Amino acid sequence: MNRREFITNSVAAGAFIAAGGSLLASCTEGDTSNDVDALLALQGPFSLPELGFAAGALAPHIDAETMGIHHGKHHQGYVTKLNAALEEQNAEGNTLGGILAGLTPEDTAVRNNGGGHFNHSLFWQCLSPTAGEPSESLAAKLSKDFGSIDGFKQAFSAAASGVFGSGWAWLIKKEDGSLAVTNTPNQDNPLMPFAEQPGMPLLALDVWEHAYYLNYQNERSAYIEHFWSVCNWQALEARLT
Ligand code: MN3
Repeated sequence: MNRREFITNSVAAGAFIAAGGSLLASCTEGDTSNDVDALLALQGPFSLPELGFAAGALAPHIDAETMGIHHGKHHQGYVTKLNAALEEQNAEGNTLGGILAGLTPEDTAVRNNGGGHFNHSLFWQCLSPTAGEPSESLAAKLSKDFGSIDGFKQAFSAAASGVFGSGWAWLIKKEDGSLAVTNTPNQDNPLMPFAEQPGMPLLALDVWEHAYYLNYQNERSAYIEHFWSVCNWQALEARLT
């Protein structure tokens, strides 16, 4: 049995109630296991996940050098520092979902690096060199809360543009089941108990300068526009079923 099958078969179903977050429990109740559930069920010590495509595969939208540094240096740094912080707290066997759900704002090492590890792991899965267009059924689901696909893209892009300094844009499923876009500062995410707009992350966009500066310099809006050319709609749809 490989790791994914193990998670699918035995861990994901119960992991979130065990993790302690009522939001996590209610958001995943009745859901089949998806890639976000699988990330949250991972147990430490953590390791850098594969990108799933070559570093240059997203060019010209995201260049190879940016992807190589972002994945191999930045994300690896979050993983290394997260493992060190958890070891210090004797918490290195906890699940990623449990770690995020149990965070206090003052635990900055785990907040920054645990957030950094989850956020980037999801972000890579939100990118695809063969992005295509959203299916009709995905478009219908997004249109329910945003009016249309364009309405969704505009709202998400605005959330990304609206981050002051470093942070992330998110599509989330709220506790009432509706979809919303939001953003978070630094490496925070909507799973953290102190998030202004809590919810289950469905799509993530990194708007730290390290995500785009080599290619776009100060033009964050151009990077955000190009994100739509590499947005992994299929993976998003799988999270919504
Ligand atoms: Mn980053």
